[in-house]
Formats: sequence, C-alpha cells, structure tokens
Amino acid sequence: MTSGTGRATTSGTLITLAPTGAESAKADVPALPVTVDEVVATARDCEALGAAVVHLHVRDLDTRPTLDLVRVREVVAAVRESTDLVVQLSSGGAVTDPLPDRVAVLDAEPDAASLSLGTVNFGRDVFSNPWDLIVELHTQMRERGIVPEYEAFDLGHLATLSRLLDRHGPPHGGHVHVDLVMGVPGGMPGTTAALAACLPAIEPGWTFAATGVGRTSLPVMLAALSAGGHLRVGMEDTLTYAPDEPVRDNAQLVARAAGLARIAQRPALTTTEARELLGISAPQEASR
Ligand code: KMH
Ligand code: ZN
Repeated sequence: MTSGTGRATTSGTLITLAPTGAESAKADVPALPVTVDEVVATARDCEALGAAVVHLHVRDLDTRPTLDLVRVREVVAAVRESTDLVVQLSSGGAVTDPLPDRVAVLDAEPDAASLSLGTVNFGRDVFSNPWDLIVELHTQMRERGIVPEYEAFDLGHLATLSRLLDRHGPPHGGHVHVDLVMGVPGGMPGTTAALAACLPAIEPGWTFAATGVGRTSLPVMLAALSAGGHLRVGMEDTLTYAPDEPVRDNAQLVARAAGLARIAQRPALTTTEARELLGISAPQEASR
C-alpha cells in the first residue's frame, strides 16, 4: 500500500525499542539497562508489549559504552536467545568512538544496524558521519547481508540517502527504512512542522519511523502516526515520561507507543511482520 504521496504505508506500526543509548550514565539513571541481564529483561518485556526491533548500544562491565566485539557479540547472542526481536546494532556508537570501530561492530553479525546519514552537532559535541563512512557502512552491510536502518538527524540527510542509493544501490533486503531522529540539540527540531517538511523527501516505497528526543517524544510520536510512519521509543532518547515524572522503564515507553498505535488503528507489528517489512530473514533455529 502507498500513501497519497507514494510513501509505503502499512496496516501496522513497527515499534523499535532503543533501550540504552550511549549518552546517559547508569549512576544518573539507575533504571537504564546496562548489564546483559538487564538488557535481555527489558527486551523481553518490550517484545511482549509490541516492540519488534531492538536498537542496541552495548555497555562494558563498568557500565560505560563500548564497541568491544566480545561484549557486543555476547549481548547480541543473549537477546537472540531470549527473544524473537530483530537485533539492530548501533553503528553510531558514542560521539567519542573512532570511525573504524563503528564499522567493526558489523563483525558481530546483527540482523540490522543503524546507519547515520550525516554529521550533526550533538549538544556540545559533534556526531561525525562523513560521506566515506556512510558509503563504507552501506557497502559492508550489503556485502554481509545486514539490513540498515538509515538515521536522519536533519532534512539534508534524506537528500544524502537518495544520493547514496543512486550511487551505491539498494540496501540488503531491498527495502529502505529511515528513522527521523528529531529534537537532538543541533539537529532538526522535534515538531510536527519539521516532520511534515521531511515527508516530500521520503521516496516512494520507503518507510519511515520517527523518534523525538526528550520532551519531543510525544509530539513526534503523534505526528509520525498521523503521517503513516513508524515509531522508535526508549530510554536512549527519553528519560522523562511526563513533566517532573522520570521514565520508570523502557516497557512504560513501549506500552505508550503501542497504545497510541492501537488508537491510530495501526497496531504494533509482530516480529514476523517486521522481518517481512524490512526484508530480514527469519531468525536462525539454533538460538531458541
Ligand atoms: N549515540 C549517538 C552519538 C546510532 O545509534 O546510530 C549516535 C546514535 C546513532 O545513537
Ligand atoms: Zn543509537
């Protein structure tokens, strides 16, 4: 099915859980899942509530963000063992991560990986995504059978996606899915107007999701649903559920997203439906 503008729409909503991120410290946010057991527990809870994809940033034994492949593989295996979620590793990492290490996470053989489409100010930092890195990640994912979730932090990043696909071909699986990451200080604002401005740049056949950082979570979610988009939620992006009310856990955010998706009459996609949409093959039997 396509919308009036040609964008692919589905009868359900793909909910991606981003449970941890690389920015918050466990000491500041005790509910943040950082151990393998905590990540697995939140993944299971959120799958039961409607999440179909998990976007993973891995932490080390000291709870700091890490791209250490032994640890990354351990987390990927543990989530696969306990859930049917599509396992999407972050190739964005933390703003301090060396670019080659961000490419190397693909060695952990996730189902999918994020692929950020341009350099953007990130608060006081810079999240660096030069063109050569974008091409390298896209090409390596194609060769290794990993499905990208493109991430756009600004309108121009969608033009970069069109240029990337024109020059380097479609992603593995053939389907293009892009996440609008809105409300990052330095990127596009998390507003209905900004989301609407992105829509003409989303090409026919692509699907999109949106996530609103911080207090933009709810307006972005409502705007995305109204435009036929999908949702990403989780404690990577949102730590406050309502004014003066800290998020209890990731399940609270997924439950809210799934509830709004139901109200929009586009209920949460199952993991099987998500795999079909994204062009990802079924999980390997051995794992469960
Ligand atoms: N942690 C941010 C600097 C991604 O996961 O691909 C980048 C990020 C994007 O979260
Ligand atoms: Zn991320």
